[in-house]
Amino acid sequence: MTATGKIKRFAFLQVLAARVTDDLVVTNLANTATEWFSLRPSDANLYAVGMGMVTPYALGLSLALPDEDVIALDGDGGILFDPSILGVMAARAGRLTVIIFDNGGYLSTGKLPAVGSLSSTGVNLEDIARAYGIAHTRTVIDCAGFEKALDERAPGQPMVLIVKTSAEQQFVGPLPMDLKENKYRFARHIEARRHIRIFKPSAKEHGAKPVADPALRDIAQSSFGQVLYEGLKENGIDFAVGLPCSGFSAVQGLLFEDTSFDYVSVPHEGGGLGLCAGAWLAGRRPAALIENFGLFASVYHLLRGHMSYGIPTLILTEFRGDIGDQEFFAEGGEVTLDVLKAMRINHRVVERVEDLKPAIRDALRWMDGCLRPFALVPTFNLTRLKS
Ligand SMILES: Cc1ncc(C[n+]2csc(CCOP(=O)(O)OP(=O)(O)O)c2C)c(N)n1
Repeated sequence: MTATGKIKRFAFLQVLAARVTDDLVVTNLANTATEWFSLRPSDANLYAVGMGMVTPYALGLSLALPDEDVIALDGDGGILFDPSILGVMAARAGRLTVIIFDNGGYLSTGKLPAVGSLSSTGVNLEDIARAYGIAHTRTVIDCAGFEKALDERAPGQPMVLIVKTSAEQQFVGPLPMDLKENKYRFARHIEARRHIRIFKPSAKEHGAKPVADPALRDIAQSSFGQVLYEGLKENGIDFAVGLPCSGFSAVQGLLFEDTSFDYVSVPHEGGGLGLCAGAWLAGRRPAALIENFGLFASVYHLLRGHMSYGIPTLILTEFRGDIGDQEFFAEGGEVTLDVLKAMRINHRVVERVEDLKPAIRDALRWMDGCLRPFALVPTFNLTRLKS
C-alpha cells in the first residue's frame, strides 16, 4: 500500500480540534475515533461508527437538525464501501462537512496493510463526490490547505473535503466507553442542547394513559398503503426512508408527496438505516420502508449500527416470497423471519389491515423502552390489498 499523503491524520485533527466549537462530530471506527477523542473529548462526538455508515449517520443528524453544524470524519475505506450516500447528500442542502481521511488503505486493520483501498490504485475520491453531484469539494495535502478549505465552507452548502494523509497513526489509548454509553451521552447532549426528549421510556409505567387506538376508522374504504400512511403519521413517525418496492409503493408515494413529512428516497437500504439512526439521535422517530431483500442487504448495518448502539427504528419489511407471492422470491421469503430472529430484532407479522395501526403503536412503545429496532412484517397478501 502507498499512502496518498505525507502528513499524518492526527496533525489535521489537531487543526480541526482548534476550530470546532459546538459542532456535532461523527467519527470513523478505530484510530480515527481514539485520535479525535484525545483531541476533543466531548459528548457532541459519536465515535467508532462502522464502515459505510459514518456519512449516513452524519447526514441523518444534519437532516434532522438543519441549523446545526455536523462533521463526519470518514475514511477512504469507509466511503468507498458505499459511496451512494453522497448522491443523497448532494440532493439535500445541509450544514454538513464530510471529511474523508484518505490514507490509501484499510490502515487500522494492521500496521502494514498489504492491500490498499481503491484510492491507492488511482480512484479519485473528489471525482466520485462530484460525479454524485456534490458541488462543493476540495482535496488538500497539508494543514494550511486544510485550514483554508475549512474557512471556505459556506452555510447551507454541504461539503466533501478529501484530506490526503500518510499511513502514520497516533496511538493514544482506547476509548473509555462502549458504544451504548456513547449513544446515551450523545443523545443526552442533544436533548439538553435542543430542549427535546429523545429517550421516552415506557409511558405505561409512569401512569400516563395509553394512547387510544387511532385505528380502524374507515378501514373498509382504505387501501393498505393509505392505512399504513395514516398509522405512521398518527403514531408520531416523523422521518422515513425507503427504496422503492412494489408492496410499499403506495405509502412511499404518499409520504414522498406529503410536504409536511421528511421522506428520503435512498439508493441502498443500509445507508437509509444509517440516516434513520442519525435522525433518531437527533430526536426524530424514524421508519424504514424496505423490501426484505433490502433487509438482507442491511444485516451488517443493523448489527454494527442499531444493535451495537441500541438505537430504535421502525422497520417495515415487505414480505416478498411469503405464501401468495411468486415462487422465485420463495427462498428470501422463507428465511425472512429467521433472519430477523437471528439478529434478535423483535418483530411481528401483520395479517389484517385493522391490526396495522395498533401494531405500529405497540412497536413504538416497545422501542421506547427497549431502545432497539422493531420490525413489522405485513404479509404479502396484505400489501396487495386494494380498497
Ligand atoms: C464491513 C466491515 N468489513 C471489514 C472491517 C474491518 N476493518 C476495520 S477497520 C477497517 C479499515 C477502514 O478503512 P478506512 O475507513 O479507510 O479507515 P482507516 O483504517 O484507513 O483509518 C476495516 C476494513 C469492518 N470493520 N467492517
